[in-house]
Amino acid sequence: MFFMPLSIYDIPSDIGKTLSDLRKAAKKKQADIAKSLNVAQSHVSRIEKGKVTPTGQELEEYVKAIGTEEAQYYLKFLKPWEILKRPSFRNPQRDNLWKAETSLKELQKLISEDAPDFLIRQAEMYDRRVREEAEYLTSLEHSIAFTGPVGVGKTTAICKLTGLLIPQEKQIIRQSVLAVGTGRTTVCEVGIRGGEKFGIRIKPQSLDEINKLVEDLYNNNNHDSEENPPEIISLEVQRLLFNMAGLNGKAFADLVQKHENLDTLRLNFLEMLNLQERTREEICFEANSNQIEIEWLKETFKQINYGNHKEFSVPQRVDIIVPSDFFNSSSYELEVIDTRGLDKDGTAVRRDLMECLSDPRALTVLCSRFKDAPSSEIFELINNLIQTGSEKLLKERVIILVLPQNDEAYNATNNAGDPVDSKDEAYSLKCEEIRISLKSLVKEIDVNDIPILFFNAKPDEDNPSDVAKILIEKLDQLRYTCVQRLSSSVDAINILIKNQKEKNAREAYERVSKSLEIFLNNYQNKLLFFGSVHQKTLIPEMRKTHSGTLRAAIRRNGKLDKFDVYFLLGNGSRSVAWNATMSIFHELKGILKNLSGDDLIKEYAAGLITQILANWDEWHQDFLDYSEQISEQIFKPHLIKSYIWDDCMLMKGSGFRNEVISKFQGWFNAYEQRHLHELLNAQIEKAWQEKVLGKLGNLIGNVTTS
Ligand SMILES: Nc1nc2c(ncn2[C@@H]2O[C@H](COP(=O)(O)OP(=O)(O)O)[C@@H](O)[C@H]2O)c(=O)[nH]1
Ligand SMILES: [Mg+2]
Repeated sequence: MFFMPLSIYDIPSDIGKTLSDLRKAAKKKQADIAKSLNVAQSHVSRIEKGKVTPTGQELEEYVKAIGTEEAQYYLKFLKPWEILKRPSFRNPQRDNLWKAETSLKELQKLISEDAPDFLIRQAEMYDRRVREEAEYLTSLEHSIAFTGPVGVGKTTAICKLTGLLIPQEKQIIRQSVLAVGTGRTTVCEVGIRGGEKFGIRIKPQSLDEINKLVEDLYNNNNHDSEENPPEIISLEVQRLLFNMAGLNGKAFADLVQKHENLDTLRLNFLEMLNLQERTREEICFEANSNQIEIEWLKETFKQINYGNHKEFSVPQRVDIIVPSDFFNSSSYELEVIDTRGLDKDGTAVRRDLMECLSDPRALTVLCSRFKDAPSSEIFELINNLIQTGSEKLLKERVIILVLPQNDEAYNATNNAGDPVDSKDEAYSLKCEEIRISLKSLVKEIDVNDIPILFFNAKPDEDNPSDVAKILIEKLDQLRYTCVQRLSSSVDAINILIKNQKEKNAREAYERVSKSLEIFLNNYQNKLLFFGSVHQKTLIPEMRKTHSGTLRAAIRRNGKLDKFDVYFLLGNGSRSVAWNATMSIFHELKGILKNLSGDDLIKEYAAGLITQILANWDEWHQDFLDYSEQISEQIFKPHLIKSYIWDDCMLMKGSGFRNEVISKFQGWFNAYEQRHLHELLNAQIEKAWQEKVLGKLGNLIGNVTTS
């Protein structure tokens, strides 16, 4: 009997495209390949189009016919990967990943060979780290989120940067495809990504949320100005709902007059919205329409954003797909996010923004107007990151973008009060000014590591591709820091394998573990000191935020996007956890730094030290994340059903804010809530012992956790 051998190649779905790219790079024609393979040219074409999968033998001949080293390398690359997921061939880190795969295989051998305990423990730590770093690098997805006060020119800058422009228009405001204007123009967050065809996709708001919005609308319009100030609701949502219902402000006011209570109004208004017809979530450009693509996109987006498209409901998120150079020219799968602007009426400590900032795959571009850069909202955001132990991300993933308009920069004066000579001088003076104000805030990082860019959207001012280039470079850098971590893990593995039989390796390991043991003995089972979580962020933000916003938040039992009581509570808890552990966190870093000066350790355990450092950072961040989430989980069920919301709503007039604050203080300090504070402290304490100290203990074979 004769069996066909199984293919030794693991063939990916994009093989045709890669082969075609490799062939073109080698300046060969499909006909050349067909001749070498002794097949019809149409067969080659079908392979490249992905309609036929080549056999292993065909693949080898194909590569031989292309005849380049790169093609040979591709063949090697297609051998099955055993441990890691094979990256795409166009992944810039494919070589690093291949090295990681190779050393993981070696490490597996060591682990299975019944090696001594101290080797296995290190091996397992390295194994986990390499897998995590490799996973990060294998994906090419990244996002770039633009954040900043309403009306600073974020959307305009994004349109310029991504090429979302109407070509024949001259005025900035008409050029932009996304709605721009005197601020407050997009109903919700908008994501823009590359694709083959122009299209728009939305995620609609739930019916429950739409009900709440109608209620907001009612409360915004039905107030007696003396006693109850209007609740601040977003103008763009108001506009969208009015348009959807086919009303204007006056007609709505009349409608409010007509109904004696909120419920009848709500039902009547919901009927007018005609939601049963508005169920569409996706729309693509149709080639037969008589519009050009980009104008279609502008018009359709406008209709959806203004509630004038009959088939679409209220969006909570809009995604736009465009075939643009910006998205197609880099090797990443990019998404640009236009976040909802920071409102003077609300808090900067917003869940959506903090999620972007803490996403390891995302860059955040903090935007300000030229004259007040960095604006107070941005400053608050940065300050909050520092207070909650997230300072390091400022260095890795944040960019400051200053948006001068018209002649603003030219009209600036220098330090002697004289007019500047050039725009560049104005930019560099402003840059210095921003750096100085940041220096007063940051402690652990060098402010020069935060890039500061300038961009005036007026034609012939600043070139958007310069900004785009720096953003992509920042992503390259972000990935590069991961490559460095990966390489250092791979090095550590190689050193471990090379020295596994050396006596000195054990000696070096023992020196490290001795120091860690002393450190752990100091802190294991020692209680931390925590402050009150509500005092940290929630109460201070209540003092600062607009009282109309506070009122809207209270009426929604604390769940308002721009003032989310539970998120602020979590943020405070994170801050408390950071304050309680910050010095211990730094202490271990100091110890590790000292150890790395020891000659024996330098030679036999340098990799171990960097690995522990990297883990220490990661465990600590996980612990802070946990502290943030757990306080929401503990307090929310009790707070949400408490009497406090109704009590607060009874308060009228100018003392509203102070009354609310004292009610909240009272609730958190009440005897009935004591067990919640205790539970929270116990949970954070336990997480610190287990998720941080315990893991360090496991590494040195000390498994005594509380
Ligand atoms: N003259 C001028 N106007 C600008 C510039 N950038 C934005 N604008 C205007 O500023 C207003 C707010 O811009 P927009 O992009 O909507 O701000 P966003 O709320 O931050 O997204 C719009 O009227 C824009 O036309 C600029 O560079 N020069
Ligand atoms: Mg905008």
